[in-house]
Amino acid sequence: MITVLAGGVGAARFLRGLVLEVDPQDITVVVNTGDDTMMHGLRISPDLDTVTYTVAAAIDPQRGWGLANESWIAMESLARYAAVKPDSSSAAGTWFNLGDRDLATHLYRTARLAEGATLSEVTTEIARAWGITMKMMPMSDDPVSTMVDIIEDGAELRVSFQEYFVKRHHGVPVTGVEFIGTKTAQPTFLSTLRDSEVVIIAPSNPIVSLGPIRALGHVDSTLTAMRSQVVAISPIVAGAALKGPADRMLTELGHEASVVGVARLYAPICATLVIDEQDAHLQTAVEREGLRCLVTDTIMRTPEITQSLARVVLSAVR
Ligand code: FO1
Repeated sequence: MITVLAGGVGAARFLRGLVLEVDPQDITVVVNTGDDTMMHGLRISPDLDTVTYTVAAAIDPQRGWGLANESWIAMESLARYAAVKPDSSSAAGTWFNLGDRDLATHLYRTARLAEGATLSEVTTEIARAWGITMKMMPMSDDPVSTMVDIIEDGAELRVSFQEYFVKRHHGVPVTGVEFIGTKTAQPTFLSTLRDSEVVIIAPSNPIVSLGPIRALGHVDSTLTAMRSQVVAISPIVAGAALKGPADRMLTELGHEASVVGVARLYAPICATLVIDEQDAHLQTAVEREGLRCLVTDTIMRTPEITQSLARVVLSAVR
């Protein structure tokens, strides 16, 4: 059995290659829920949505989030109410875009949670509805919120992850992150982890995607105990993130935005780091951090390249 620790886009794309290499029923994907938010009274789980829609081949490939062939009538219709709402109200907000078809997912999730179902149960149901045969789990059934300290107009401000990422287009400097709730939230996947032959850390943001998963109780110690079976794929290639703010965030928070910086963060829990060919000259520097380093094409441009990446990752342990 293979467990993949996942954020959003990078992890989702990698999973599409992994299912070409191994039986999806042998894969469990554990997804970050620190990005989760409430909008219009609806529970949104962006990374779970991105993984679900990507694995189901229904994602909008340009945006990397939401559904392909989407329409936006509900969002446009909110404009009528935006004109009359009190200034103090956050109702009718349109900075976080929910497509008409995508809304069905959030309506279903919210209704099932209100009936008392756990997020794990609802996630399994949503995955089934999309024909997904791998096991998908949120990292926890308990609430965890990633909060981001930013500098805006010269002042320090704490905002939710989506207020940083979407509302401010992750275009402001970050001075800190905190994962609220991880001290008490129970991880859903410790026994799954212990039973895994291979654990793959997907090419996701090491700070805000893997950070919340690692901050849950006993996760890091479990990974450390099975370190030789843990393989990570660097989300940083040639000093830059392929998508999102991982490179800037690493630098702003005092890490190195390179495969060596990623190696330092993962060295305690992971024996192998897979890096891109563009970083081949840093192989020895990664190995100096105490990890085995495999070099391959990690830029998932085609199904063949993604499948080949999955094969290299699995070869590290199998
Ligand atoms: N990302 C955006 O950049 N803009 C959006 O308006 C947006 C809406 C959205 C709605 C549902 C959903 O599941 C995801 C959505 N995302 C949007 C993606 C998302 O919030 C981020 O990519 C992740 O949180 C980072 O992993």
